[in-house]
Amino acid sequence: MQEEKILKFLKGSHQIISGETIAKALNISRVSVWKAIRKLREKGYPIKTTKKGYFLEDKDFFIEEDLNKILEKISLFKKIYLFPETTSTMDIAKSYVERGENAVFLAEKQTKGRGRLGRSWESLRGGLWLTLLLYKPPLNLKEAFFLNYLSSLVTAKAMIETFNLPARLKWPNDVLLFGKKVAGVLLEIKAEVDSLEYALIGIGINVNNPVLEKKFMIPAISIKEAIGQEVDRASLLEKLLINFETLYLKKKEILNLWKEFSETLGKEVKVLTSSSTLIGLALDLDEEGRLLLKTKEGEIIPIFSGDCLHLRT
Ligand code: BT5
Repeated sequence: MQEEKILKFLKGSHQIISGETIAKALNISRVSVWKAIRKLREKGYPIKTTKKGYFLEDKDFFIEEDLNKILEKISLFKKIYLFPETTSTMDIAKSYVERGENAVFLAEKQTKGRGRLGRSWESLRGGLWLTLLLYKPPLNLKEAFFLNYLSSLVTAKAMIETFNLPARLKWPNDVLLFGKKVAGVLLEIKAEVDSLEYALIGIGINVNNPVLEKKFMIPAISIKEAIGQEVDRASLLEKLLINFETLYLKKKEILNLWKEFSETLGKEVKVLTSSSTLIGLALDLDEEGRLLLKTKEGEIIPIFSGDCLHLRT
């Protein structure tokens, strides 16, 4: 595709490049170059035009080639769909369910990214915003929670293995770096009585993006901020998907690893559920994925979901 070729060309060039040079190199007309650039711009790529030609101001975006290389290494997902800008990868993924295959939906930027309970998720360029669509995963409704744990686990593991970062997990769905939220997971499912029709797993990771909002529920951080420089998002995505495939359906291993990387267990926490606020010691996860909270009175309360605040060790 011409657009993809031009994009690759601009990504590899560190100076302004004329339409004529592009046309010659790709053996196409200058009008085709101009039309393709216009389409790319409409899609949201930051291509600057000067008298001398074109220049890509921000080179941190995916091209199909990066994604095809990743696809070669995994078999669980058949395709990775890339969107320069979209409302939410959750919505896009849902509209692809009828195709009946597992796929990954990736956006460079989301205008209506969302978290749990309809909360909004800031998704500027430079982050990793993706949804994994699992079509008829071999799990029942009661087991769907494994996907949540698996996803935050592989996100943390990918950060540890790719960048050697001390990523930790906060119940139920956050990944932390130095106590700040670097990533979150959102699970949406459609279930029949004893099977899942589909699962949509949204994963949002602050990578090279700025985090503008200062008043999040817990302080936020990006990988760039933690490391002090921009990182390669493709390597992180690759590791995440490979780990996901390796651990997929390995229920015991998922729970054990999650506990191992957990920052929550062993801490005094406050959990806000839809009906109450509970304070106690986060003891363990049970086999149904519930957090076991030990109250001051010594009562052990299993909690399915909620928002958790770490109080102290
Ligand atoms: C989550 O929800 O943590 C799940 C986030 C999932 C986002 C991904 S991106 C790809 C896919 N497409 C989507 O539309 N969503 C998924 P929750 O635990 O409810 O946390 C939401 C809260 O985190 C917000 O209310 C803010 O306080 C805070 N927040 C928002 N944007 C953030 C960011 N970029 N980094 C850290 N915290 C953020």
